[in-house]
Amino acid sequence: MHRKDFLKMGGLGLAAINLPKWPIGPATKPIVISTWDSGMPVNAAAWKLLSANGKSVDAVEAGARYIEDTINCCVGIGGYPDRNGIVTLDACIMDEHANCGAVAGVERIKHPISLARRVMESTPHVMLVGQGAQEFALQNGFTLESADLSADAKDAYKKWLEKTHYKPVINIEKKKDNGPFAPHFFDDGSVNHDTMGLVAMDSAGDLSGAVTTSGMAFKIHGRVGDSPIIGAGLFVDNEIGAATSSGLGEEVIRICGTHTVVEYMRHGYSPEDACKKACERIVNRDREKAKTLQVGFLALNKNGEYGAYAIQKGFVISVTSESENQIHEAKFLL
Ligand code: SD4
Repeated sequence: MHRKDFLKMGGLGLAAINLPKWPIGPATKPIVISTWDSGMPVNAAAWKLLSANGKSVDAVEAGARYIEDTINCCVGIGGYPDRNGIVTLDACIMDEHANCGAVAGVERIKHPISLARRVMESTPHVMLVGQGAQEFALQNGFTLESADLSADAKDAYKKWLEKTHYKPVINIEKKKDNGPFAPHFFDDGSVNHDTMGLVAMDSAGDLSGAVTTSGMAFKIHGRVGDSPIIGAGLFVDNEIGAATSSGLGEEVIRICGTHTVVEYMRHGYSPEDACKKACERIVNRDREKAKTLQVGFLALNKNGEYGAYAIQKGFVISVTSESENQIHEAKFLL
């Protein structure tokens, strides 16, 4: 079903009038789209390359590196630790040839996205994890960063230790009164955005994507979410489109989320409807459980059309192309 037909459906027509207008073409390239409002400077880093006819794979890596460099942000070595107080990072990258690379549970490496790219380009493998990923990094010229937590992470961890509850509920945006797209907080004050996913199409029309994350805050040591898993947190099919996700990774993995989104696009769904269908797959299995969690998808198709959808209100995406540079709020199911 295409977006227009979807909007015509009974009951949804009225709601649609108040929703932000999503560009449904004309095709635009180059373009970069990333998760969350924190994606705006990430897009700017990617845009430098895209606007100079750079390749999408270089652009998405540059975008991910930008946020990994932002200490005290919730992504990268400045991110929140696991329950043992250790920051473990996950990342993946995928290009237009279906080349892909990933690292998971890697410690003290500043740019896991570049490590993932190194796995992609100089090994016959797709994913390296933990100690092995770190060893591979050191053998390839990466250096070990301090194991100390960033100031924000230290505070949050201290607060968490007071209760040490393990509640894998993330990304239900509880906004403080400091602006419409201000960082989102749990009731206990912790920030719950720890992931950056971005997809891009370059001026040659080639698609790539990248994801980098410190994963769910205060997770069990060794836990890996959707973000570094090709087909879950990121999927690119250069004939069809690309998608990435944010939210509770376990739910995304269960439906091979971004692969599912791309497959819906293959079958004719618009990017927004494809993301919606994937969200429905999660909600329809267990509606009560879905009320307690957030998952959001964004997608870009081969025509340069994009869209997003989430389970709950609050998921936003950042979009940068020749014709726009702005944040859009995704529609949501519940
Ligand atoms: C995870 N999907 O580790 C990530 C978390 C996330 O914004 O997206 N946070 O499950």
